[in-house]
Amino acid sequence: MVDKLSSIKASFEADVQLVTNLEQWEVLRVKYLGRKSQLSDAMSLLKDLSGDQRRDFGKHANEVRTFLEVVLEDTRIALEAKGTHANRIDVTRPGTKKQTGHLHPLTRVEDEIKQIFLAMNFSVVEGPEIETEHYNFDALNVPANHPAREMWDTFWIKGEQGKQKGKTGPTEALRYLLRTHTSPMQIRYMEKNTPPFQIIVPGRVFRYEATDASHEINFYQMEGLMVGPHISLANFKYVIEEFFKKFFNDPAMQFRFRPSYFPFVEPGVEVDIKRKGDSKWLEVMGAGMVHRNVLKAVGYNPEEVQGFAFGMGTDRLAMLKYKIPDIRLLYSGDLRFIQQFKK
Ligand code: YSA
Repeated sequence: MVDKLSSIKASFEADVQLVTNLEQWEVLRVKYLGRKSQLSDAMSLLKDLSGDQRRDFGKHANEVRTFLEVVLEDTRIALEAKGTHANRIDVTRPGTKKQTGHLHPLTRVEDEIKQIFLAMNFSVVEGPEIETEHYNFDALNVPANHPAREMWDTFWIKGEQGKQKGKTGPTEALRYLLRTHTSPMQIRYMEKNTPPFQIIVPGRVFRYEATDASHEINFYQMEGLMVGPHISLANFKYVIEEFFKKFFNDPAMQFRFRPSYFPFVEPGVEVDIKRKGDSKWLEVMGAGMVHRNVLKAVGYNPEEVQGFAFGMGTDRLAMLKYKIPDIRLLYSGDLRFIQQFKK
């Protein structure tokens, strides 16, 4: 019986040398490990053997079986590796396209806006999304209980975070909120810099509002601020007309400047545009000449320097430019929508 096992092993060792491809390997596997193999036959005789004989023969038969399995597996791996180069790549097959990432439409629009202002020598600065009541409202000439606060439905952060020495008055409670606009950065920037300068401030803002096709509770704005001696509304008009004509690639665009109210500007204006093919005027931004109270609060002399400021909704501009019917699509994470903006 033991001789029988040795002869199976010897004949396998000879046969395995002759295998050159996976088809032959499969034939060899069936021959030596299949149900009708000699090894299988030999194992079936086990039951006729007595105790000790059965144990010795069983042990030996298992060793042979393990040997066959290990050699067969090594042989298969070697054959496959060889095949990778020889016959497994079909170079005539069309390739599979790799999925690549791309910019979100809002990032793209923000970049387009920045490029136009950078070309007009503006600098890009950013500010915190969590703001104090002081920067978001008070320093912008919107004190507590001022009715204008209702223009910005606010997400307040619970509790008082201490006391602050107000620039505009005595020590006051320091309350935090999610900034409702990018305008607080006007104050932060003016406190630390001396005119003349011109900046834009891209950023995410938050409003405690009901959402619909044109309103989100979190959206993006682009603030602008230019301060220096003799800056006037005429400068604002030129800069903003240049910007919109470039952004919409429409040199013949029409503009309308309507009087409006924001506590931090005087006079305040709302800008409307009419593009080639538009039938209606579209409101695109709030703006104005920086209020003298705001200039004074940051330590500037309003007799020496003046400035204009503006704030526009980046989402709304993206919607106009790319004909996006619902602002919520921008935040849906729906790839069918987002992938349309692949360049
Ligand atoms: C005005 C004068 C300045 O000198 C400087 C800035 C400003 C703008 C002011 N800070 C402001 O926030 N005005 S606003 O409340 O009218 O918002 C500006 C723009 O944000 C709007 O014209 C609109 O395009 C966009 N917006 C407002 N609420 C929105 C929104 N976009 C999406 N969802 C909302 N819920």
